[in-house]
Amino acid sequence: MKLNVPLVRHPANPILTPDQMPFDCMAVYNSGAVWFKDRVLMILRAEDSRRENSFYLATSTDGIKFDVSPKPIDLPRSPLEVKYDTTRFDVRITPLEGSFYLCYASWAAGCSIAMARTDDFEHFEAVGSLSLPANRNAALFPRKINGRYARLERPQNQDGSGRMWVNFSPDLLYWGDARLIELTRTRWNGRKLGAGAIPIETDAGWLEIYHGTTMTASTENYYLGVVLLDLDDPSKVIASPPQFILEPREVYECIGQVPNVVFTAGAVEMPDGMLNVYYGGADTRMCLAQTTVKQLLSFCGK
Ligand code: BMA
Repeated sequence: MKLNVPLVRHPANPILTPDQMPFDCMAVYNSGAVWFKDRVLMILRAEDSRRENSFYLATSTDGIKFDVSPKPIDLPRSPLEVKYDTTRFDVRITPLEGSFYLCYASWAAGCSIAMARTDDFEHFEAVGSLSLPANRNAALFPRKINGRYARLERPQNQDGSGRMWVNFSPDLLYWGDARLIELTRTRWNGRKLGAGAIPIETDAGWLEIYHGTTMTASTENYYLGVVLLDLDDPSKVIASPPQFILEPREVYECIGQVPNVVFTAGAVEMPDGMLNVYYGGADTRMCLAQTTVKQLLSFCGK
């Protein structure tokens, strides 16, 4: 019997591979995605033959075939990031108050969350300071909630596990009032649970496509799940289905530099109503799976 899950892999997968990149590239994955100027815009996470991470822009009118810029984009670096020649990765892009905000992991003195702002994806300015380590997988909500900005985060425990929290800020600089989001924990998300795409606002609540991991005998496997959070207080879970919505199964998800990983940093609602979920396969290439907001809501019992 076929799995009863709402995400369908696109037949063109993988949609972006290292050998298609117009630069030295061993892996292209976990890219942020947003709708910008009648196109899907992605900020690619690419690794070169030194295994150094850079960000590159890619755009597409159909959401499947992308034009990739050959030049990396330059995000601002704080003095600490310059000092540690920090590596940055897993960017997520939030449209907010007429601008775009990027949240990404920045490995300086431990893994921190950094933020930047842009209006045009050509000029970027830093927003706030690095978070305390160890923290990563930040997804900024696309509007204020009860007068405060809100951000999903995944602080990391010493044993490598981690759970999803929501943190609040009056000004995007000072963060606090952190609250744990108590998702249903099952056999596929019991070790790590963290933000994936930017939360999608619906009448029934915030839909969040997230990642969950579990240890198997050989690898730590990464899955995608979906959760519905309260519109006024996103620490409150309205529905947390115990089933995953995507699992590492295809060769392009199971074989690569980190096997058995599906990991999203961006989903885009297309003009035809399709929800394009972009995800990395095995930390090596970019893939696409599709669903609709309606289907995800119905998976959440709404
Ligand atoms: C996580 C992140 C992701 C990566 C995943 C699997 O901790 O670093 O970028 O896809 O591990 O390696």
